[in-house]
Amino acid sequence: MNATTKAAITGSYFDAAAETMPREALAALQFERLRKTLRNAHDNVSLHRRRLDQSGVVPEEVRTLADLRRIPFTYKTDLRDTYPFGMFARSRKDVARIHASSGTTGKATVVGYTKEDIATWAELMARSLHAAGARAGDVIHNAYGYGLFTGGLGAHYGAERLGATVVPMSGGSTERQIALIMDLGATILCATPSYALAMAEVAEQQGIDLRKSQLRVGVFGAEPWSSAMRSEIEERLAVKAIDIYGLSEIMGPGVACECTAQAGLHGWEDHFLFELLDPETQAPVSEGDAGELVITTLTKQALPMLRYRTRDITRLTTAPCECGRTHVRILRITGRSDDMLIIRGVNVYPSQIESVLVGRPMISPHYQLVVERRGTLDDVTIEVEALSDVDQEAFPSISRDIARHIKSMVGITTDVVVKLPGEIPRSQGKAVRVRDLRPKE
Ligand code: DLL
Repeated sequence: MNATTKAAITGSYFDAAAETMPREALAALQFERLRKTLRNAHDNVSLHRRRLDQSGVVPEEVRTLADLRRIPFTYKTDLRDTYPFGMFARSRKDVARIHASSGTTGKATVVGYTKEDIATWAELMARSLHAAGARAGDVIHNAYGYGLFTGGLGAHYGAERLGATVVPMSGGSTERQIALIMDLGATILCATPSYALAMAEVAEQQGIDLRKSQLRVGVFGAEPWSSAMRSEIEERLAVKAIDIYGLSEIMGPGVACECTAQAGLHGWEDHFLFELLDPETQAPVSEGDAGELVITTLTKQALPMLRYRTRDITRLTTAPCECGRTHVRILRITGRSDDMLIIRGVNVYPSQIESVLVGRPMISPHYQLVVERRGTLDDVTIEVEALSDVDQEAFPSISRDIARHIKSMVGITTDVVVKLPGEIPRSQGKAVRVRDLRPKE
């Protein structure tokens, strides 16, 4: 049954055959699709052909996990080095859409999709939204940025495919967003978690209670967020906050998404092959241990990716989920290996500090970490913001209290600066959590 018929008959986007496939059958499907992907990459992308040939990998002979491990990795730098179209496996006339990363450092990375790739993406995004609890007939307010960022159009196409009514809002104009959420009866909110919180705050300042809106579910992703942040958002918006993951190099949003059990993000294994490796040794890590997520696309035409090193640090589990889906679960992304700070010998991700800050009394959930170099060591100052009803005289004791908690829960000594309400910049997309003042190498 094709996707359109399925939606028409059931009004739903739960693809039981694919999503509850026994793991052995899933593995067989993955290897069949992997061989096709390798053939596509080998025949159409010179970089992949060179590397596969050098490693002696013959696409048709890849049958086992041991064969998979002989396939060379692909890195973000490969996309930069072949900018703009060097890794495309289709000629430009067959590329229906381009997206790109912002490229704050160096060149942007450009990714491309055939018409069929866009249809697959819409299908997986619809599947993700369904898993999150959205249904045909929902009003989906989409505050992910539209444009070269994959968030806006990715969620948009998925929401349309699901059969929802989409409000294509993009980021910014926060007061208008809030008015439209209330007036149009939005039931699902798509946004970064930091922007969802910024919206809640503006609504409160305007005397609007978003808890009384019709919003039921939030589909939040594109940046790391802690479970403390999840509780805060669920409380302030009265929604079930669902985590969604993706990256432009692999597709965009919808590579993985939580179901309503909120117990890890189901990685859609009929379209992607997930590995978790030790970033240093590249050896596979045992289930439940932390490692770097490495993804191979299985159905992408225009931009097949082989063992892409995401730099995202997480854990995986293949234990059955209460929802019945059999696909692997990604247990919250702690952060990117590039964002890891080494503070006096202790490895720290910003999200670990967030876990301690969010929900503490007398401060808002907005924060920034300022990283500096003192001698040969890195040092972090945590900037937090007092709530508006807190007296400035209390700031020193708030600061001491937070520093004590950070020391005991994260293990690092930090300075904590308490700022006045509104002094920490608010996000409209991906939040800037770290101000890095270290000299550039
Ligand atoms: O952020 C795609 C996306 C849009 C995902 C909307 C979810 C919702 P990029 O801009 O290429 O694509 O950034 C990808 O963002 O490698 C992670 O480091 C981070 N990231 C994405 N989702 C999550 C998440 C989009 N749920 C990079 N938790 C990825 C933690 C996330 N980090």
